[in-house]
Amino acid sequence: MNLNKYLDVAPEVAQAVAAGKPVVALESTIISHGMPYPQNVETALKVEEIIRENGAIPATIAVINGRLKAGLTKEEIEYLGKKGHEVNKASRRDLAVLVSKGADGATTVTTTMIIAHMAGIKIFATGGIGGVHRGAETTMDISADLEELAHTPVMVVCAGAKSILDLGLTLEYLETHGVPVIGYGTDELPAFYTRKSGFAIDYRLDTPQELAAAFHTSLELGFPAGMLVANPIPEAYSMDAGVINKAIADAVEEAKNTGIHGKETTPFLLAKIKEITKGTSLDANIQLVFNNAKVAAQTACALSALQ
Ligand code: PSU
Ligand code: MN
Repeated sequence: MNLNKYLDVAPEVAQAVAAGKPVVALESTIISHGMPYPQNVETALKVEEIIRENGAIPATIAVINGRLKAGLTKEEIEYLGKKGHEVNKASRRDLAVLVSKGADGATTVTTTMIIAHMAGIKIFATGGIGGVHRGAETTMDISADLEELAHTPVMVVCAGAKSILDLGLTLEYLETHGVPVIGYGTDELPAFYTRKSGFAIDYRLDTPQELAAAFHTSLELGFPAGMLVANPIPEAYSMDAGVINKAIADAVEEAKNTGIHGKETTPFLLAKIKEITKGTSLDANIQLVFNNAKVAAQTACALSALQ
């Protein structure tokens, strides 16, 4: 396989990877589909800054003109943010077609993991992952993100999962596929906008050094899977559970009634929740991404010290 034929790694990222220095991957679906312009671009640039402040090199990932990109310029981030929903949301099944056509793609957790792994990047920070949707027993809507976590050795730092998903089934699926779910300073799966969900998780680790040691061991054991770190939203920004759960329930109901399905489901629900909560969910979303970027960068530094 000739990766260079398809992959462009930014020089700064390539140098850092070659030298074993800390690098953190970032996704682009959150830019094009997860947040509105201009907050999406502001957030993406600020996240890169936070990663640098914490000692690592950021590598935002996307597909641009059919090229797999690990490390974007400011202009490329601005381009993806402005084009928004016009950019294809690219999961694993989309990648080959988009590349062969020379198209653009906003990478989900799945494709960001794939491209990060090709580029030699081990840690990735995002907001929320896809999972088993509520009602999946009839729709079979299970995000490809879970499958990728089972097969690609990249650590993903997220803020848990939104209750647009069935959190219990999502944890069961990850268990079946051998993906460790780790609470960062918590024994409970955080529910993205709130610190608690009522679901206990496998392990609690309290420092970036412990996270790095666990993932380093997984890599040395030759396990094919990634690792999911669930980092609760900082107390100061967490939302009222009653308010957010009602907004989610209403959004899920509307998606059902209007026949939204497939890859549109997650972006539709995110936009609807933002509308119902008059933007407070967006503020929370931005803050939790910042917090995840910090933990991911610190963990990347600790991992690089082990290697
Ligand atoms: N969940 C969020 N915010 C997001 C996403 C999920 O809270 O932006 C995005 C991520 O890119 C994730 C994708 O990988 O949606 C999952 O989409 P789907 O459910 O269609 O697999
Ligand atoms: Mn889906």
